[in-house]
Amino acid sequence: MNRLSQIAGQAASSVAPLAKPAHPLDPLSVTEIKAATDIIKEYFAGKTIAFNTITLKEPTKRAYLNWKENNGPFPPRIVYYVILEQGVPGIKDGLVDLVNMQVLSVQPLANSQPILTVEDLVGTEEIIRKDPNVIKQCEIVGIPANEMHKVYCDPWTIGYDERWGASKRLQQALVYYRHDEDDSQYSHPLDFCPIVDTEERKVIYIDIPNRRRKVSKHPNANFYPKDMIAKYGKMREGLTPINVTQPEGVSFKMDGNLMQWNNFNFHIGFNYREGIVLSDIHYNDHGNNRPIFHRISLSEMIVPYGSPDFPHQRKHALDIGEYGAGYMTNPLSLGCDCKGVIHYLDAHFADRAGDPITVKHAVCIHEEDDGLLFKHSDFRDSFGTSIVTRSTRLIISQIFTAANYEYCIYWNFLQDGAIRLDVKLTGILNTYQLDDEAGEKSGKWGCRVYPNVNAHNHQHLFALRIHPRIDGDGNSASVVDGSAAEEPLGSPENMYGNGFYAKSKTFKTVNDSLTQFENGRTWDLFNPNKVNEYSGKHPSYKLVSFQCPPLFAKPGSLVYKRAPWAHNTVQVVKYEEDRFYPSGEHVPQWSGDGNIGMRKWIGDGSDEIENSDILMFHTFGISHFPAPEDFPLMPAEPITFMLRPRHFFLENPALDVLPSHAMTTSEARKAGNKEIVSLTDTTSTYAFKDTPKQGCCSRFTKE
Ligand code: ABN
Ligand code: CU
Repeated sequence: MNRLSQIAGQAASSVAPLAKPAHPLDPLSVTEIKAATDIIKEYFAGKTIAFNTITLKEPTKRAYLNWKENNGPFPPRIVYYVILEQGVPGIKDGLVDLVNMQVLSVQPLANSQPILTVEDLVGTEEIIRKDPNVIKQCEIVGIPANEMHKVYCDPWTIGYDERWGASKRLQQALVYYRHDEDDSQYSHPLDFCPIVDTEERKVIYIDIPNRRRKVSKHPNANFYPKDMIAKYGKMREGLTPINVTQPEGVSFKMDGNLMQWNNFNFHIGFNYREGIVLSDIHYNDHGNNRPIFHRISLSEMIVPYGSPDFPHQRKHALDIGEYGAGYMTNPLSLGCDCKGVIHYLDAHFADRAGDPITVKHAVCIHEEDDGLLFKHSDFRDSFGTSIVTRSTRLIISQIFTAANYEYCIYWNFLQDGAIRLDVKLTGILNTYQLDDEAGEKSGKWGCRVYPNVNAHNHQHLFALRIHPRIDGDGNSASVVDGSAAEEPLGSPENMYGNGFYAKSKTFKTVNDSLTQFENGRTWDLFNPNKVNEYSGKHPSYKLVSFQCPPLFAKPGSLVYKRAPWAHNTVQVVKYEEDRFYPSGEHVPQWSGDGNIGMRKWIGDGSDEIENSDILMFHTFGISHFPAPEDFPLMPAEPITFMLRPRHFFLENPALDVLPSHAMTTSEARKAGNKEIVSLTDTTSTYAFKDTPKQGCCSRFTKE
């Protein structure tokens, strides 16, 4: 990290040396975390420090490939740390060398605030419950002092509030009431908002609206089976089980964090911030192991809310940078989050004291049937001649909870060489109080989803970071639009007016790449140094993504400034070592001003990006206009995009997948009217015993 001050000649610590990990991209092990925090504690001996982040500083692409492809040295094992020192404003970050067991650098950042850890959040409720001014506010809204144990809060980072800037480490406590500890609090939001100093552990201010609202008298809106049984008398009946069985076990192989599955091979990493990181992705094309992506991950998110009323402008969660998709990840469980035959990876972090903590089953790895991969039947013999091949997909998944919402992340590897991300959004709407009794309406900024409950409009926008390596180094990017011919009807080139084509524009500079979604638009990442023998085009992976709403917050707004990556659907910048986080390294309480993150990387936009080492950042997601069906617990809403090989292969690369059924014309003639038997599945049966069996070759039976 060149921006860090190097501390020359730092003596090695007394902590014992460690064994080399299996792979340079492997997340830090429990032993490595402990060693790193011991080294840091020794270095800061005499000071009171708290650990915030201990994570692998991944080797640069060059160091990694030198090891992997050129027999070079194993890259140094470096830890990136963030600590807080009691009584010292801001944070310190730096690096620790786990080979020479020493602190390499320390950078004091007096005006930065670090990510909020789960440990930072869990104590906030106790702080507000004891605060006399919060107790007074609760009494004003109708909650007596002896019911403070029924007051709950979702502690959010303050985001940014100019009254305090980044001078203190602040949370805004979104407060709620539960009649009973088993209640869901979101149907009982309270109208005021305490501001809590995370380090001092005290309430420093309370934002109180002009219009006061009494706590709702309605029953809490709950969703557990006991609540449903109380309401409807029983749970829905009538579903028989559907099981996923793999009697011969899984078809993927894992060597530590290295995956091999159906021609794909890659490394599965995980960190506190991005959660799942997929690196060094190759496709083995009949013996030619071709690189596709050096690294892909979700590098940032923003969930901006659309109510302009103070203090709701502060509700814009940059969940990855402010809380971490890793830190908030759920331990997954068999048959619940993941169904079938599962392999799990655990995740390891350091707690405030520097001790390793583990989230068991943080990453779920499994396969699923994925419907049809391809099919064709010939009408000439009543569809007797036919080939049907089913698709299996490999899924690498995690689920993280961002206080009220769940984000379920599924990276799918498909047998046609495509990679698809499915995100499912579930959990609970963030809510604010609506004074029905006084005739208050939700208006256009939100929706009344339950008595006394207003769910504000909001967006869920993600920053996908792609470091391509399509068929090797030297990549370019372009935007491709399905386009009507420019040549007019009746012109020699377009006499009948029906001409259309894929209009492609290669990005020469960063400025060229700042593009927005339009209907029919896709983007290509390609290798300009290679050519597909058939099409004459460059091998590419096409980004097919159609859930790309624009960021609605206006230029100059806090949201707009703090998410400089969300201004465009796509932006391509040069790869540099520390270009990971497009809203900056330390996101909480960043004002959005200054030359940070994507704003810095774009600069004046003149960087040339053709045929070079590039990073594509892609903004995708949804705008969420709540409705009662989303409450009290939201049915999962899907978001998806694909990275598809185009001009990468000479034919459909999945033709060698064993079909479920294949019969050529001569075979169909010989087989006559015999029933089709699947080559790959013996578990499917007719639903009803009296279904007459059909032959394979006479589809049109005469009655
Ligand atoms: N969505 C804001 C948030 C995320 C995690 C924890 C608290 C708050
Ligand atoms: Cu939503």
